Amino acid sequence: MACKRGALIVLEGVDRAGKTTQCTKLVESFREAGRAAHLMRFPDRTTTIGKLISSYLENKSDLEDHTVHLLFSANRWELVPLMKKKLEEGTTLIIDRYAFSGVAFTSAKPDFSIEWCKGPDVGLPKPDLVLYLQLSPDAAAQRGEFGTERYETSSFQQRVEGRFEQLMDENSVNWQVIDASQSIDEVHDNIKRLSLSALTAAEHRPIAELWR
Ligand code: Z5A
Repeated sequence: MACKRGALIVLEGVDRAGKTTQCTKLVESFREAGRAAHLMRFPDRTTTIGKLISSYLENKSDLEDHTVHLLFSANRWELVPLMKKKLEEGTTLIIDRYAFSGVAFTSAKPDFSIEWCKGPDVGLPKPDLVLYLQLSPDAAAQRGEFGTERYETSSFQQRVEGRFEQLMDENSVNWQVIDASQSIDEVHDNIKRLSLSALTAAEHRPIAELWR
């Protein structure tokens, strides 16, 4: 590798854990520190596939469960060339949800195994760090009501949380659990420290493949 690559950092967590808030702050603080950083989120609702997903999430259309799982995965794969280009140019990617949400949400539905759900995402660029923002349902409730999108119910979110816990048992991925009940600034300080250290570790390593 001619120049140092950027790091791939993913934020995951349940509804209202603060992922979007923290992704935005992290990109700002990387840039303030003179490091190139770019924010991405999945689903990316701007693409043709993303628009189908968005309509499904907003309950404006229905899609068969396997089909929508594959669309979420396709929405990541369509952005892989851009992701690799940015990483190789030295830009750190901060990503709001990734394949782990894909697996946790679909496998929380009846009759879906974690193994089946992982399949379409095997080989995606592997994150150098996955920050899991942990928040209890009570603390999440203090941040406002659920929204009106599909999946935004307490029973479904509890099943999703259980699936995330199963995924975090695997040590092939660099998971770090963050106490998301702290103040926005405290959470940010923890995340920033772990992210800068992940960048230093990643700079001279090739981009690996997820779950392979
Ligand atoms: N999905 C899927 O099924 N398959 C897939 O492959 C993928 C996703 C990638 C996308 O939702 C849905 O698609 C999602 C998973 C599914 N369904 N659900 N649920 P989205 O990405 O468009 O939206 P979201 O991820 O659900 O957003 P969120 O979880 O509701 O929010 P958040 O990003 O974690 O939190 P936030 O917006 O930063 O903050 C929420 C509020 O809390 C806000 O008022 C903040 O000001 C406040 N906040 C944040 N941090 C704090 C702290 N520390 N203290 C106090 N208040 C705070």
